[in-house]
Amino acid sequence: METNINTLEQQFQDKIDKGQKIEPKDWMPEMYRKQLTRMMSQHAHSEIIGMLPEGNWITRAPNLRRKAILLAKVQDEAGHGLYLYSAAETLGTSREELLNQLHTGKAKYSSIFNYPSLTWADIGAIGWLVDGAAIMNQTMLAKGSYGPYSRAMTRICKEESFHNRQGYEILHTLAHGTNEQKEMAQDALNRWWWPAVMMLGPTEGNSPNTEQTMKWKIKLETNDAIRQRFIDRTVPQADVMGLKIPDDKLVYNETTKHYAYGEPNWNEFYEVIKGNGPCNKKRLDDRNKAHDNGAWVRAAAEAYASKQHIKNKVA
Ligand code: FAQ
Repeated sequence: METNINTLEQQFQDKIDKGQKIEPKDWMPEMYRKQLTRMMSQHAHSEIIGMLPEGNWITRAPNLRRKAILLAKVQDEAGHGLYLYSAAETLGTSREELLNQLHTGKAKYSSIFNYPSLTWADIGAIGWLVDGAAIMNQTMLAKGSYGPYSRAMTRICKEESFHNRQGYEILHTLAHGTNEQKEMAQDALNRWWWPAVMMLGPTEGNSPNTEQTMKWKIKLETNDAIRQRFIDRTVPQADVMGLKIPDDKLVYNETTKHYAYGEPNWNEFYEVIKGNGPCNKKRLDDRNKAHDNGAWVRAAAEAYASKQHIKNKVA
């Protein structure tokens, strides 16, 4: 007997409502597949584009210890990109196609990586604020309904926690250093704060994907709820470092137990995601160059894999 589409959709929704995971071979509505491919591929692209502003400082890290830590962090981001492309491929679009969408400028990646990393303190600010915001979002995504994505998130969040600490530690050290170092830390916070607040996505009412993705438990909370948690957690950390968050409207409300905060510059956010941020062009050029320069590695890996395949067949 043919099962009709409404019944399938109802069974699918029931499964999600019971908190069960959806796996690649399970039936799913085409729109669920599309939404997840969109989010997971944007996320994968963000991880590998996110290597660029930090990679910029590997050769200029202030000492060997800092350099080794930064190298490890940037390699982690590459690894995150790889898990996420693999997880996205389980939904039926090849990695080659997803990368092509990135390289031709068709796909989005996080707005945050279109800002420049001007000083060493920016490496601290990226770890503390960008990884800090990413963790808030990703611990929620780790509880999401799609098995491969939620499992990738669990692992990624562990590594992001280390990234967040290393960023905090860089800024903490600078904030307790010479006057010039303190100024550098404050300047990095001034430049990265608002982009980090906005990277969690537009506010309710301007977030067209939230309703559907929350119904399907791809997202479990709104962008605003995560933004609030990020701000509540981060402001006291700035206080400990003696740094000032560049928001005059930031006030702790004893009744709600949350910080009230000012209005981000959403025009700037939309300009950045349209491609008009300070570094959009450079990021895409650098990524395309890196991909082209890596062609021989992909060719060698393919040749090796096919040789192994023939060997295994003969044996
Ligand atoms: N940048 O309806 P919503 C990291 C787009 S990983 C660019 O609210 P949604 C680790 C959105 O795509 C950071 N575009 O969308 C790291 C949509 O356009 P579309 C990345 C943005 O999906 C640290 C439109 O606006 N994390 O940092 C942005 O429900 C350090 C309407 O928005 C992820 O990707 C933005 N910031 O919520 C790496 C996590 N925000 O696609 C290296 C997975 C929104 O309809 C160094 N993604 N847009 O054309 C998500 O959780 C969600 O996609 C949100 C947006 C929360 C980003």
